[in-house]
Amino acid sequence: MFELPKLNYSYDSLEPYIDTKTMEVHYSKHHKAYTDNLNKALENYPELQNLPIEKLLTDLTSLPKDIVEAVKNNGGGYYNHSLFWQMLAPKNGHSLEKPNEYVADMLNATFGSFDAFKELFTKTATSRFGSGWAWLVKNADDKLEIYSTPNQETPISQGKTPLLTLDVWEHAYYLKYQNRRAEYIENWWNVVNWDFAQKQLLA
Ligand code: MN3
Repeated sequence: MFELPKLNYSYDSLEPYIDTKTMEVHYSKHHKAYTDNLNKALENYPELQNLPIEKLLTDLTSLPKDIVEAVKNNGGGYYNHSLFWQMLAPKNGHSLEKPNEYVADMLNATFGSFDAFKELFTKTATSRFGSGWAWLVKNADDKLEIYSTPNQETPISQGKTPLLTLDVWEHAYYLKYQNRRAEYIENWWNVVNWDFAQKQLLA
């Protein structure tokens, strides 16, 4: 059975960029619901209940047909949020304003500069139509790539390794920012955990 992973910081520690109430509802209600619904989907398949979530999501087509959609949606929601929390860090804690050297070198080599990377990522997140996620990933050819996925679709189902992600579902920002997604994205850059991106890149 899957369990809601522990948060490494308190709900209020990403203020004022991500507000306390949004963090509380996002984690304890939304992420919890994905976790519960994933477990429910696997109820009749005990042989799948102890597999790593990565295994379920990289191999969706091998799942029993009646639970593919539920695992894609709720397993994706479970996994994406588990990553998202780790990719955030309090600004006065260990969040870095700029990526570590190794990540920075790869970003420069791929996108030309950190600012060009930031601009493209921001544009990708802003223009995601409806609910979904923006991603910086390492693809199967070891190249960096920026793109977005709809709903709870996740790059690991497409053979890609996530380095950085941003939740642009309205539930991630609506309480504080209402329709101002661009402002939420701009503020989010202050609480990015670049250490985690580096760890993913080197893994
Ligand atoms: Mn969310």
